[in-house]
Parts: sequence; C-alpha cells; structure tokens
Amino acid sequence: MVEMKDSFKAKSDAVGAEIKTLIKDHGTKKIGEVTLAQVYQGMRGITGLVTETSLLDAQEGIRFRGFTIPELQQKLPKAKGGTEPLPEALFHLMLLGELPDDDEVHELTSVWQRRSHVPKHVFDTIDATPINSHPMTQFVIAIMALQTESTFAKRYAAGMNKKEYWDATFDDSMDLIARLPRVAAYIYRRKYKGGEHIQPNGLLDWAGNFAHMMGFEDEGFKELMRLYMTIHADHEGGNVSAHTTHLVGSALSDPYLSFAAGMNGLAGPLHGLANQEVIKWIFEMREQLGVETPTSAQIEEYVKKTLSEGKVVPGYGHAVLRKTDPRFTAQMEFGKKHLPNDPLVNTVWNIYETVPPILQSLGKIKNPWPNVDAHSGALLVHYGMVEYEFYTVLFGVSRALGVLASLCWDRALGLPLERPKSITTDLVKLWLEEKGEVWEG
Ligand code: HAX
Repeated sequence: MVEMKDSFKAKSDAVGAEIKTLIKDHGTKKIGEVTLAQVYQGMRGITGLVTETSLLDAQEGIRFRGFTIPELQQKLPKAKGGTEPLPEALFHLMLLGELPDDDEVHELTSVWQRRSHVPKHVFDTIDATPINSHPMTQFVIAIMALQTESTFAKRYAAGMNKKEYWDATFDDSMDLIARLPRVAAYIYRRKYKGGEHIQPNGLLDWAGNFAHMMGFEDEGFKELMRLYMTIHADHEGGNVSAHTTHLVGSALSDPYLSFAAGMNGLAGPLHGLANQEVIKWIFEMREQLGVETPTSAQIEEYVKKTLSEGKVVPGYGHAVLRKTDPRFTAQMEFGKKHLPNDPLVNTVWNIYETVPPILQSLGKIKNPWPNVDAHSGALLVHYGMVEYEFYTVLFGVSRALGVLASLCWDRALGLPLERPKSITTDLVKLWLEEKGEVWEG
C-alpha cells in the first residue's frame, strides 16, 4: 500500500499548493449569494464545501472524478468473467483521480483482504445488542466498538504533528473499509440466519467476498453487489452522510468516529433508510390490495392514499437532482439484463411510469423522479435478500468508499474545523426592520 499512499501524498500536496494560490489570488471573489429562504430551508443550493471525489449535476446526475456511471461500467476493471465495475477501482479513482489498471485493483483487493481482521470484542459488542435492534443501530455500535483500533486516535494522543494527520487518516480509512463487509455480514447472519456465520474467502474481491460472507453464492448477486457498492459510494459532499462525516472529521474526530456519525445520518428515512422504506411500502401495497403485481390504476390509488396520510412516497424526489437518478437507471438496466420477468422488479418499473405525473400534479415537489433507493430493494429481493431492514447497511458499506476517500483529502489539504454562522429569528426580524435588503452581519 506504500505506493498508493505515496501517490496520494504527491497528488494532495500538489492540489494543496494550488488551493493556497487560488485562495491568495482569488479568495475575496464571491461564489454566490445566500437568501433568507435558503437559510431557513435546509441551505439548498448554497455552495459552501469542497469535495474532490465526485460532483452532482442536477440534470446529469453524479460524476465520479468526471466519469458518469455508464462510463465507469465501461472503463473500470471487472472481476474475472464479470461485467460490473469493481468498487476497489472506484475507490482508487476517487482517491487518486486516475483510472486504475487491473494490477492496481487486484493489489487493492489483496491489501483490503490483509487488513480485514475484526477483533473479537467487536463481535461480542454486536452480540450484546438486542437481536431486535435495527441493523443500522448494530452497524453504528460495531463501528464504535472498532474505534479501539484507530491509528489516528492513538497517534493524536501521543502528540502527532499536524502534518501527519493525513497519514493516520489514510491508514484508518483503509482498515475501516477492509473491515466493514465482515462486520456487516456478521450483523446479517446474526439477525437473520440464526448466527451461522461464514468465514471470508481470501480469493474473492471486496464486494464478492461481502456477498459470500452474507451467504449469497449466486454469481448474479455478486455482480449486483459490485454494481451496488460502486453506485452508492459517493454523491458529492452536501448529502447528510457525506457532510456529517466531513463535519465530524473537521473536529479531528478519527475516521471511526466520523464515519459512525455519517452512518447515523444515513439511517434517516429521508436519506439512506429510504431504500428499506420503498420495499416496505410496496409490500404493504401488495398486501392491502391482495395482489402480487398491482395495476397502474391500483398504484395510482395507493400513491394518493400515501400522500393523503401526510407521508412521502419513498424513493421519489431529491434535494439536488431534477431528473431520473442515473443510479436508478443503472439498476433498471441490470434488471432488464438479468431479471426482466421478475414481478417485483416489474412493479418498480410500473411505479416509475405512474408516480412522477402524480407528484408533478401537486405543484410543490421540485423533483418528481425516482432516486437510487426506488430500485435497489427489488433487485435484492430477487436474489433472496428479503430482510429489507438490512438494506441501509449495504448502502453504508458502500458509502464508506466515498466519504473516507474524502476524509483523507480533508486532512491532506488541512481543511479546518467547520463552523458556519447561525442566526435567530429575532435577529432576522430586527435586521428586516432596521437594515432592509443586504445582511451585513
Ligand atoms: N413524496 C411526497 N412529498 C414529497 C416527496 C415525495 N417523494 N418529495 C418531496 N415532497 C414534498 C416535500 O416533503 C415538501 O413538502 P412540504 O413543502 O409540505 O414540506 C415539498 O414536496 C417540496 O420538497 P422538495 O423541495 O421537492 O424536496 P426536498 O429537497 O425538501 O427534499 C427529499 C428532498 C429527498 C427529502 C424528498 O424528495 C423526499 O422526502 N423524498 C422521499 C424520501 C426519499 O426517497 N429519500 C431518499 C433521497 C435520496 C437519498 O438521499 N438516498 O439515500
């Protein structure tokens, strides 16, 4: 791993020097204006962060270091005999900004294999949680239990020089990514498979081994995991899980603490938990209607009922995107290729035809199109993973790739403690009465 670490150091030193010059020469230039509505409404559209690993365009969707998902599917190395990209390759791309070759990806696979040991106390901690606690709760508790292994925390306590923060962050990030599939698979087997755990297979890639440890040997499921782990990895910096990891990391909380915080955000139903909510919603619809494949008219009726009960239609809408999420499209393509006749997958496609016009007709929803979470569950159910409460853990394992690559960049660039200014409504009213149009602080 020395080579990847050295390459990262060289890249980040060069970018860091560029940023210093940018700030020196252009630091006073304005990058936008902030309206009072934005302050009250979730800071939508305020540019206030730098995240190097990916960039989201409202119309085009996500690009990882400039590459769209179809481009990644074409250009990133694959497993032997496979057609989906290896998530190891995406991590390399996000961290170093360059497409890796096959050898680099295989090297990263074996590095993560070597670093994947999970200490016994972590399994004991998982076992100490009530079996009915949500898998995301168990996941976060397990990450916190793993924090005993943090190199960053140990080196900081021993008086680490700030120039070395990036180095300790890099090591923790690699270890954490390597260990997460084992931890997640343990939670899955404990909660749903009577605690019959499966040992890792040292010959498999990161996502293939994850599938294996959860008990799925079907090559189709392994391919799905490679695609899934790739497309869920990153969505620029402002989404709740990425932003939280970055924010908590800015206090020099180590990568375990920072990532666990991000995972608590992913566990919210408006963010990552939406993937379980989608399947739950479809299962409930089928149960209430007493049919396996509801018609468009039945779906329409059910959507209206959901809305009339003051609930959201899960899997639809987005804070930034304004068209169908390309991550949804990638999964739809996977479905068309591998399981075109699956009834649940066909229901997801039928919902895709039916829901957007209904949401659009409400007049208030900025994006009536499906997001990543609208599709993922149906593919998992096809391969036998029906335990939908586990789905957000899959998302979390993948999200580690993006947010931890970004955390390495944060520390390498020496980004400071994040601390935006807040105001009170009383102060807003005073400002409006006394000053009028432009806030002067
Ligand atoms: N169903 C019903 N109402 C919706 C809706 C949906 N799918 N999406 C948005 N709305 C509503 C909002 O609740 C809001 O209503 P109020 O004005 O009454 O509060 C109004 O439409 C305007 O919202 P918006 O500006 O279009 O959307 P936001 O940027 O505020 O929120 C959300 C974006 C993703 C949170 C939202 O679309 C939503 O709740 N979707 C359903 C949950 C979901 O799928 N979340 C996953 C998003 C992707 C992701 O992060 N995955 O991990």
